[in-house]
Amino acid sequence: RAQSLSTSPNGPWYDLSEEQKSIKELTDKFAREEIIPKAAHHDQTGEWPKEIFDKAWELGLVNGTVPIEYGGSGTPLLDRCIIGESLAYGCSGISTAIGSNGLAQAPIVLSGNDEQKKEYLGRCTSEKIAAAYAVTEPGTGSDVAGVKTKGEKNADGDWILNGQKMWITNCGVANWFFVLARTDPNPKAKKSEAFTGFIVEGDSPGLTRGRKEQMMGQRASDTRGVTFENVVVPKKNVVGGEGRGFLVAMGAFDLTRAPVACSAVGVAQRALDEATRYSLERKTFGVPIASHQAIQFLLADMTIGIETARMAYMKAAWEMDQGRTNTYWASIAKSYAADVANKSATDAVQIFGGAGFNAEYPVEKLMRDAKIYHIYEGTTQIQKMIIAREHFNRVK
Ligand code: CS8
Ligand code: FAD
Repeated sequence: RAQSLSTSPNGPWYDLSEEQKSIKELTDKFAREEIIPKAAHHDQTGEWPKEIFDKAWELGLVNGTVPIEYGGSGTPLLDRCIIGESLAYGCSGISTAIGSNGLAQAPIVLSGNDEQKKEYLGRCTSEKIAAAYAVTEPGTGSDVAGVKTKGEKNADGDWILNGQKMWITNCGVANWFFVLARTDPNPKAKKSEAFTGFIVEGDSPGLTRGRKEQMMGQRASDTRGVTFENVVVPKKNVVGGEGRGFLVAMGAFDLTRAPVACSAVGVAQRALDEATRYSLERKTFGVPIASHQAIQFLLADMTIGIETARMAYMKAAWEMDQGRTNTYWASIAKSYAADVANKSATDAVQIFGGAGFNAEYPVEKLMRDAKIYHIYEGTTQIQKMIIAREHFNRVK
């Protein structure tokens, strides 16, 4: 009997359930019919894919993180990763635009109160809106504890935010933001007590969005800076309690790094499929290049990377679905899948030869799109730092 990884209590089970297979079929069809034909347009223009976002929303592909009681589908993380891989196969810029609601929602799902869940998760499931997660700043990305955006309480107990965030996905279109701010100015305060997470309405007076950044890849996704100038945030919008923001922001990554890893696998799989097709068509020295062992080995290395990175993200997601802390597995999956995506896309360009360097063919976009997996959601170096810390904790 095919049992899903997410429902098997005893450990990995490598078949997808019938339900997971049908989710995958639906998403593959969506990627084929709705994303792939429009991917080049959004890559070239940088236009945010509103129409595709709306169709994905209607199919229930946008708000899987949201529990059923708040109007979402409460989809297990593993199933969401299966969806994410298929969307990224179509175009990872578009899948980032579609998937980033999950990141904004994660702190609220994990640490929000009932009222916040009803209001902000409920808003995402009743209206076709995007939300954003704003932690990174111009002066600090990897070192989250370096966040300088300041939150101060006013006489009514509400909060006044001042500061600047940078590289925020969905920023230009976000209806609301999760924002991390320093609320204890004492430099000696513990990280786990010095920061607070807030939900900030996108139309708050004093909130100004920057221009859309020109990016190397994933150009369909909207990335900007945003400034907060005396932005008033009601006290009811503190997420997870005053001073608990660092933990709230960190916890979210446990839910979102496996979804980033699965997207990287989607890019790698696309590179493999494009390169395989081309290798069977293109002839040199009188034979298809697929006959040359050097080309076969490039393709074989891609398959090794893809199959193992897929298992890594499934393991990370499955751990979370079992209710266990998955930090270690999520960082392994994220860093490994990023390398696999980059190597696969680079080797696909190599297999295409000169055509690989040309924007008329699909693989140069994959190479540009893949690079961000080494950077966002925590760079590869930060993932390795986390893995090493977890490793030493385990051998202590
Ligand atoms: O700073 C941390 C880190 O993770 N840095 C990387 C930042 C990052 O990943 N940014 C991503 C921004 S979002 C983004 O890029 C979106 S891209 C588009 C999305 C596309 C989606 C489709 C760090 C380096 C890991 C932290 O290091 P330190 O400053 O050294 O902190 P610690 O001393 O380790 O920890 C301080 C306290 O926090 C607790 N902690 C740490 N990790 C966790 C997790 N869960 C819960 N709590 C955590 N994972 C830790 O236990 C400490 O708590 P204490 O109570 O003080 O003991
Ligand atoms: P830095 O932290 O300055 O790092 C620079 C280099 O130093 C990197 O190679 C890094 O790995 C290395 N490094 C840093 N510290 C160490 C160390 N201790 N040991 C070894 N090497 C180290 N952020 C959000 O909050 N929300 C978003 O939605 C979001 N979306 C993004 C979308 C895009 C397209 C991009 C480019 C970024 C996005 N980010 C977002 C920010 C992203 O998470 C950060 O860029 C990333 O975490 C790295 O931070 P940084 O750019 O400040 O680099």
